[in-house]
Order: sequence, then structure tokens, then C-alpha cells
Amino acid sequence: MTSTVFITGATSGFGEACARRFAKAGWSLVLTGRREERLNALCAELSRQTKVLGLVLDVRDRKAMEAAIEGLPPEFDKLRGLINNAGLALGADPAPKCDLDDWDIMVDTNVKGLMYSTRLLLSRLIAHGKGASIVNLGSVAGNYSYPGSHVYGGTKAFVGQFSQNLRCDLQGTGVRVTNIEPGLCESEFSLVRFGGDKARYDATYAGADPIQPQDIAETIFWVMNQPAHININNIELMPVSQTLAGFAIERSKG
Ligand code: NDP
Ligand code: 8X3
Repeated sequence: MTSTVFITGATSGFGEACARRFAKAGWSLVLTGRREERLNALCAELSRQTKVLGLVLDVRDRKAMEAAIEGLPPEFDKLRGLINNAGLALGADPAPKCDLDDWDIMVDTNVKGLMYSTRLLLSRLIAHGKGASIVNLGSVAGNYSYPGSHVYGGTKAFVGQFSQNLRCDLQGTGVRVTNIEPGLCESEFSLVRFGGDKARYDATYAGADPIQPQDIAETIFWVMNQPAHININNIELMPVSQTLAGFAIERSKG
């Protein structure tokens, strides 16, 4: 039987790369995102390779998520995989300068949106049983602190702990849970974070040979295709050019 994967945030970056990778391997796809034109274009392209359903969805909209998932057509409702990828950072200013609306959006998307898709799709993954997988997109920002990470890093720490906790509750179902924790990756992530500032986006990646979305897609594909008795708990990956920042010390001038 063909395997089906549900990917949140497939209109760019990791989600789009995952859609291409899984399509190449013949998986059926349920792809979501808010940008309808992009979603339609991707679905049209990949439908030449495999079965694809596009759902224009904002993961923060619980009612819309409930309706869309309840209404999944029969050929897409038997899921083997869920990739909880939709997410974003907004701003990198120090906390006292931040806009509280940006903090709300990060929590609503990275925490609550991920909660909704997980809870609403769990019964379908459990019905598949052995070999089913949930892959969550955490981040190194959930493990280490850096200036300007505050709420973004906090949401990714939630993803890490939620992933571990889910595993406990899914014991005996065969459903696996993995937290992927990347460092610097080149995608629209930084364009979104810096409010469309292209110069800042370019500076973020300049000379850093960052991880590419295709690298993350290969990692996720590998995780989900491990033998059914193996759970990859988490994978933290960084470009070779990036290391941990180290401790910061404020020194008196006197
Ligand atoms: P992109 O900005 O390229 O992609 C983000 C995707 O999420 C888009 O498809 C976007 O679609 C979707 N999305 C955002 N908000 C919503 C929403 N409210 N409802 C539905 N979809 C939404 O970034 P990446 O591919 O790099 O990021 C993917 C994930 O990986 C995120 O969770 C991010 O935090 C995480 N990550 C990224 C890293 C990086 O350096 N790039 C490193 C570590 C983790 P649309 O706008 O059409 O809705
Ligand atoms: C994105 C990675 O290092 O920009 O999650 O926080 S980082």
C-alpha cells in the first residue's frame, strides 16, 4: 500500500523540500500552507509524480484545521507520516524591544499549531501503527541560548519536550516521534524573521555554507524510513561553520 505523509508548511524551505523528496520515493502527499498560489503550483508539479492533496490552511486556526482534517478524502486519510514543519521566528531584537504581537504569533504557530496538527492526526497515525512517524521541527534554539532568541527558542524547547512526552504516551502504538533540531539553514526563514530585509537575509548566510532544505529533507526521509522497531529520538545538526557561542560576560569599566 502507498504510504501517505502530511506536511505542514510545504510552500517553501524544508516543507517544500520534504514534499519533493517523498514524492520522488512515491509517497502520497497532503501539503499545507497559507500561500495558495505557491501551494497550487507545487501540487500541480508533484501530481505528475504522485497523488497530492493541497490544503490552504493556517495552522493557528484550530477550527479550520479540525474541518480540513475531518474532511480528508479516503485516499489521503490513512497516514504513515506527519511532518510538523510550519513555523517561524519574528525579529531578533532584545526582549525589551520586542513586539508582543510577534511573540503571540510565534507561540500560536510553533506551539499551538503543532499541537493541533498532532492531536488531530494522532488517531490516523495510531491506526497505521508500526512504522508510522511524527517528525517535529525543533531547533538548536530550543537547546542553547543566544541573544534575540527568547520566545522563538522557548517555542522550540517546547517542541523538544513535547516530542519526548509524546513518545511516552504512544508507547505500544508503534508510532515513532522524532525531533529534528537544525542550526543555520538557508531558507525564507530569515527573510520572514527580518521582516523581508533582503540585505540582512543575505548577510545571515554569507560565507557560511549553511545547511540547505534538501539536506533536512534527506535527514527526515532517512528518519522515517528506519526499520519499524527503531525510534530516532532527536537529531541536532549544524553547518560545520557554526559552533556554540559560548558564555557572555559583562565586565565593569572601572
Ligand atoms: P520557511 O520560512 O522557508 O518555511 C516555513 C513554512 O511554514 C512555510 O511553508 C510557511 O508557509 C509555513 N508557515 C508559517 N506559518 C504558518 C501558519 N501560520 N500556518 C501554516 N503554515 C505556516 O522556513 P524553514 O523551512 O527554514 O522552516 C521550517 C521549520 O524549521 C520552522 O518550524 C522553523 O522554525 C524550523 N527551523 C528552521 C531553521 C532555519 O535556519 N531555517 C533552523 C531550525 C529550525 P506559508 O507562509 O505559505 O503559510
Ligand atoms: C533556526 C536556527 O540558529 O536561527 O531555528 O535559531 S537559529
